[in-house]
Amino acid sequence: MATEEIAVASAEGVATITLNRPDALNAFPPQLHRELADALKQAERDAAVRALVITGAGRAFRAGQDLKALGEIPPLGESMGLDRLLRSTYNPLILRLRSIEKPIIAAVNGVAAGAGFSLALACDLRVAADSATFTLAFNRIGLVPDSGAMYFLPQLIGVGRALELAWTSRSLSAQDALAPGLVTRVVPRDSVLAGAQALAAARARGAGKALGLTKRGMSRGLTADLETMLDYEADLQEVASRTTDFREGVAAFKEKRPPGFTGA
Ligand code: T3D
Repeated sequence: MATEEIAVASAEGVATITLNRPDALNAFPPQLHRELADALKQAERDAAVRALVITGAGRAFRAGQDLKALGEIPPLGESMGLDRLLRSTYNPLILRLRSIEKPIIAAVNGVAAGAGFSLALACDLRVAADSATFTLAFNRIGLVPDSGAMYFLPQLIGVGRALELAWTSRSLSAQDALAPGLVTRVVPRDSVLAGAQALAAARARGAGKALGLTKRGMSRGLTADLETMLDYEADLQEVASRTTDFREGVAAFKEKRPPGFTGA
């Protein structure tokens, strides 16, 4: 479902979701989570969509929570219900991104701050514009990193570097994000969306079920022991080996031709 503030366009098996509040650097008020969740749900269900790209309109990827829409800060000791808000909006969004068994690529076109950084981290891969920056921002305003940042960031760059980024809220350049593997690729600003879409389109031509099961398995591997994972891999392999794409992949190999995967 496309709306003015969450725009969706599809081509070559890739759904591109654009966060479209450029005047606020694509900062979100809470209700926009529902619209983004709807767009993701639709892309997940649509068999023609085999990969997703998420990007921002204008000069930012996303500046996190819309601080101007945060409402009155209550007197000390009273709750403003941020826990409930996170559990009902941000958390389901992050879990959905991780459970969609299709590649999701963030085209980080500019600054990714606060929950905008977290959103990029929850995607599978990040293609960043050379002008893009990443800042955790939360500690700077007296909050803690949320939306999965405390889960994904230590995994990607280690606890020490993650803590340093959190405590300083300093801005990390795209180039500096490349070396530790926080971003997959850094490209000129003008080609960041096309670059992410090309990467997504290449994945969309892949053996879709196997790609999705691989995402599921890798996520599981983050919290499982080796024995459990070996067993889980065997289960996933059984599922993959029953697909049309597996038959096509082996036939293409034997016939020395490129495979024509359908995602089935
Ligand atoms: O609700 C909850 O449960 C809490 C959850 C919180 C999750 C979070 O995301 S907390 C972290 C929130 N985000 C931030 O703290 C980042 C705030 N923004 C910035 O630090 C800077 O704007 C940037 C580093 C992102 C970019 O700096 P710069 O110099 O390039 O741009 P700017 O001039 O600061 O911003 C341009 C406009 O965007 C400006 O509007 P104006 O004054 O021209 O009308 C600015 O106010 C607006 N903007 C930027 N970030 C936000 C924002 N408006 C609302 N909310 C924002 N987060």
